[in-house]
Amino acid sequence: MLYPRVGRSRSVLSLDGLWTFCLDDGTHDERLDEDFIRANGEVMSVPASYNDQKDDIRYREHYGWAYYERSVTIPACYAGQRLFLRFDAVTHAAVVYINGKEVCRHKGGFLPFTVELEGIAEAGDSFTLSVAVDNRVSHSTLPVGNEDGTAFFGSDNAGVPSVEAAKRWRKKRNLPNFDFFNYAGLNRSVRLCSTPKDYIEDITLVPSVDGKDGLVRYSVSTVGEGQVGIEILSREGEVVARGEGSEGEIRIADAHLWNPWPEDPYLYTARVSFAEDVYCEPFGIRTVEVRGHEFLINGKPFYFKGFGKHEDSAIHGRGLDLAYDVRDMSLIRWLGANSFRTSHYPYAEEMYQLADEQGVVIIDETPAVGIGGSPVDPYTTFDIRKHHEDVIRDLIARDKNHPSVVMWSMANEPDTEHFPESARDYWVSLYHYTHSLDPQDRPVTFVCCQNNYEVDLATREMDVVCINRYYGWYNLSGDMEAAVYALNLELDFWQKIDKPLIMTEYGADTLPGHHLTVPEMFSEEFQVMYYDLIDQAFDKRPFVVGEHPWNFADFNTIQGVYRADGNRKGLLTRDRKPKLAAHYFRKRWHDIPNFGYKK
Ligand code: GCB
Repeated sequence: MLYPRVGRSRSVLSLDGLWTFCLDDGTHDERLDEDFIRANGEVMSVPASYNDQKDDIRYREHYGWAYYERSVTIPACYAGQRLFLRFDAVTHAAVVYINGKEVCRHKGGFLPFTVELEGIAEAGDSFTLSVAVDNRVSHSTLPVGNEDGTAFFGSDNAGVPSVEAAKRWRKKRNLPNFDFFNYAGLNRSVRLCSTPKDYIEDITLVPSVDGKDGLVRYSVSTVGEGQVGIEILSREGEVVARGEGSEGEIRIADAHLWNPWPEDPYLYTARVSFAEDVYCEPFGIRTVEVRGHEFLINGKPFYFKGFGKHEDSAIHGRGLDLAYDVRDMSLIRWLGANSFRTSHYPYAEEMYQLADEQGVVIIDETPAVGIGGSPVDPYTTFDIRKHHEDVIRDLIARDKNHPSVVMWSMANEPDTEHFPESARDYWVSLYHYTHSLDPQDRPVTFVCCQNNYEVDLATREMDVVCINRYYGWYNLSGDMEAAVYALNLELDFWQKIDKPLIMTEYGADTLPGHHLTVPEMFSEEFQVMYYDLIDQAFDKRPFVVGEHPWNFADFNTIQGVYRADGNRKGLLTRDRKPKLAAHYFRKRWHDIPNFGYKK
């Protein structure tokens, strides 16, 4: 899906700003009740999550539907154009209404969808745009939520004798099977877009390298009558190659490759024209390949230095915050990092654009976090397979041309231990499905939970073994000698599998400003010692091709006994101030080259 860009033939009108908003009282669900919204409506900022914009617990704890509304006028000068609305992310499900009439439904909170206005509204019209938004997570959503009765209720310390008794007094609530706050709402931008009636629908670019030249295989899908032309522009805007027709291959002589910073992340632009329509898509020429236990970018063995992140900031919640994104990119460079994982959902498109421009490598993850956590086999009982396929398809459709994206992560920490055969069948078939959809055929993986790795049959089938491990924190807590021993035992196991391995999470909650001479858990000194000892184990193993400490910054979570003001495993605080560990990694990573670190 093309990003909405203004151009000679296209316009984009932002519908961000102040909307009318109200929470459902549990009686309407997705049904729009204008009287109810009129009586209860108040102001809410878009894009942003609604949870932290008001000083009222109802917004934090809401369970179910909420409504956004605003009026829209389509400028008369858009006459004769194709018009559509684009929602970049509505979390987690949306029903869109125009003048009270349903025009679209969408499931999934982290990927864009559009509403064509043909036959609904035209240039010069004014209408009321309403969006009903559902924040519920369950066994049929991604991310996954626990269902009533499968977690917490009836547990030993609930203080009530049975699940039935608990259900009688406890109101329904979200029970996320994931460790980040379930922020919801119009989290990303809403826009009114126009294109000519005959238009470019999609562009797919597949780069490769032939000696000193770059090759770009392309295909353009269009609607209406016209001829496709394509020009490749250099960074300076000069035409360096051309093609004609809706698909083909273009040679770029003496090409500049896209490389992670501090090398040059060189971007070309494909200027595609079709009838009156013109669209400019930036792209890079680079290759990605797994060979033996190496991860190659442009044929050279790459070492991932970075972290899992979150889209998370004060007040905005999970809402788009471009200033934070720019700052985070600056901090990534300050730290000497070269990569991050979009844990645990696809991020806003603007973040990938920044990564392309600044040469930061992305492991692109779907929102499939929390598949498991119940006593039954999730693969045969959760209603997620079809939705998971849809999400992978839409993720690849959105992000396929980004040079920064070098691998797809189908999920974070699914259960692979309790139902190992079932897990293997699910993940191996989804792995083939993902490969079949990606025109660039990037490596595919999922990220494995701390488990009995000898029993797990799925993780070893992936192109890259990605493991989250908390030796010394959740297990062997504080005992770093035992932790390093156990980690090395596990690394011995993976060494025999002989695939590249990335430690996609490891970390320790740390309270900034808590200093000790003898490092114990939660102190800044412990966090540094923990990373230092574990990193030494990675340095001895050529097949370990990356280290992603958890997390880039502290982030908000559901309240609970394990979380004091959220998850505190950040190298940075939530407002991006460095802990000691940030200085530790800054020193370590500036000394580790992108390529050839493991000889
Ligand atoms: C994990 C999860 C991550 C959590 C982290 C933690 O394994 O993947 O979402 O935040 O552990 O800190 O517990």
